[in-house]
Amino acid sequence: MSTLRVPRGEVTGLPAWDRCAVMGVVNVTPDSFSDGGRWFETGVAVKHGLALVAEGADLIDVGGESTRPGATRVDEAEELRRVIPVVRELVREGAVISVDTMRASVAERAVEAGARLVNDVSGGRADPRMVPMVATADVPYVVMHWRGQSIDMNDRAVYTDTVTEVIGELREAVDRAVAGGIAPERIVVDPGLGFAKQAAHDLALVDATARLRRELGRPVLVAASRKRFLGRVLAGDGGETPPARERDAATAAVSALVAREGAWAVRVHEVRASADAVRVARALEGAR
Ligand code: PMM
Repeated sequence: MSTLRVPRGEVTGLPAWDRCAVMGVVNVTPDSFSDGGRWFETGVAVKHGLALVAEGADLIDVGGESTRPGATRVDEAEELRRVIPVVRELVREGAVISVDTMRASVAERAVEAGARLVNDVSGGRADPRMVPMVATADVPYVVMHWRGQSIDMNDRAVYTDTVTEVIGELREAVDRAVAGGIAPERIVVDPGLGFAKQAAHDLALVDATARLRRELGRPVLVAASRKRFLGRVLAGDGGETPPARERDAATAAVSALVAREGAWAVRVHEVRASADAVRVARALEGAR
């Protein structure tokens, strides 16, 4: 019998994994905070995506726009140029693809190219055409907690009761998506770690994974990978913050913990350790 406090749930339109799923990240950008520039060329990005599948990724999230704090927006033509060939090629290779975009046009073209999930960090607020597009395409949709574009999002990291406020704002975003025609059983929620949040807010939200799942009633995606709050944790009091690429062990620790708390999936840059972590968590579920 499962020992999860809340069942992690399923998403209509995606495979039903019997454990927390692992979403590997392919950022086709010159400037993402965590892996900027490394996978910018189409062929290199595709190879990287396939390597992540080989390491145990269940799905691959392809994005062409950096959302790091302070980032300015990429234009639509450039985002399409970065994302669509990579999606098309990875689909051809049999990978389950998610497209990380705030633009309906990019999501639409990616779905035409075979993407199975639309991951919109703005939760439908950046582009008014996004919700109608996803509703029409009838594909699964990630609704992330978001308080505005990255350029000045840190100014909006103000909360009195972080978890309650994030749940309330996420509920509004889910309600808007459903009112716009997206089937509730296709919606995934995400607390948006690092988006208009300081380290303490992120930690409170990771700790509240089961509560998000329970109160919002939808599967939860946790994207802690390499984020600033992990740098803060690893630095300790007054220590030096390790660079993003030295935060993978901490990321895998989060993967194990949230898998145990009923997360539906974790979104990570380095797949192997998290793929192991979610399998260990799964084994513990059956151990009692
Ligand atoms: N974070 C980033 C990009 N996309 N998508 C979801 N659903 N949740 C997130 O927290 C999230 C995301 C941050 O950028 P990165 O790819 O450079 O880590």
